[in-house]
Amino acid sequence: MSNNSYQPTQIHPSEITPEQLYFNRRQFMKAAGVAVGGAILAACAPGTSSPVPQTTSTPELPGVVSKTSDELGASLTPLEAITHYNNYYEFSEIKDYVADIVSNFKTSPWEVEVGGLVNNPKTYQMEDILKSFDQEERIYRLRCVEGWSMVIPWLGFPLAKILKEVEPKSEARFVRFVSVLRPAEMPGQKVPLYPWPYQEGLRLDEAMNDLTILATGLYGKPLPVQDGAPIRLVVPWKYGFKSIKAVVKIELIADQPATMWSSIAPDEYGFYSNVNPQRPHPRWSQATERRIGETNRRPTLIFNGYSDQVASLYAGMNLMQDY
Ligand SMILES: Nc1nc2c(c(=O)[nH]1)N[C@H]1C(S)=C(S)[C@@H](COP(=O)(O)O)O[C@H]1N2
Ligand SMILES: [Mo]
Repeated sequence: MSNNSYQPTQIHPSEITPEQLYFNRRQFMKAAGVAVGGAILAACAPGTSSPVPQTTSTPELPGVVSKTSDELGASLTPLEAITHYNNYYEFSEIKDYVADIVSNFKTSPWEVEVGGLVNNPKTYQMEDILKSFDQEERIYRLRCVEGWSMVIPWLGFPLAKILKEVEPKSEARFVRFVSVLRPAEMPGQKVPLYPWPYQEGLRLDEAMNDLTILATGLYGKPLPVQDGAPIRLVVPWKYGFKSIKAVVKIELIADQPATMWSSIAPDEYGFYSNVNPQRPHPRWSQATERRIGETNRRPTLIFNGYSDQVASLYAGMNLMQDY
């Protein structure tokens, strides 16, 4: 990297160590009553247990999932792993530690501002989102660029529904998403290495695709904080970092937006970031992945296995260049 303080060659141990070591280390830390995580974790509470904090404002939800596998026959990842192995840099870079330090984060009240190049800009209260848009179950694979994956039963609704309600103007070609900025509640945001708030973007046709959802729950319950409560994007054919958590702003714009990871390391993280086993990350092969809970690696599928629904969005593009 040029004049940026971020150093791509510094691989954090959590990126290369199987999560089992972390779960073991968690048990050890709990037993010893110690906190780890280094200087950035100023707000940590030593020795606390880690319940799954949830929003309180969600109406009745089914509470159970209707299926136990995805459409390819892969088993759902256990709730314990989904809620204790998280990438959420606003809290910590240590995946199994995020759950321990989210309890001060307030998910209510919550507003989502939807605006930009639209005819009907609207600021939604979270309660109104839950009342206006029926929550449906979607079992999606989540493929992290670091080489692991999970199968998650989300609750949510197509992003297209909210976009249609605000009526994008004809000039709108991209959608920009912004996460909440609240350093007092999110200790990782005190780390100046990253250009907070977290931001992501999609092309408008990607955003309108039926696979793209705003998720408000998982396993039939409101979203745990560590998974992006009260509302996060899920784009299952792209690497996990596109699925931005704790969304407060959705903006329709004319030009391709900057995103957090592509602005930090453009040769590592492209705008599209479609799951592509052919195109290696400069530091990691993308050809295989390890499903959390399994030992052996499995081949990674182009578009994470969702080609039928999304390959046509990229007809005529060179996916090695437009990564
Ligand atoms: N705001 C925000 N959103 C985020 C991240 C983050 O650090 N901050 N991490 C991303 C990455 S790299 C991944 S793999 C997924 C992880 O989602 P999960 O913890 O619910 O499995 O969230 C994505 N969304
Ligand atoms: Mo990720």
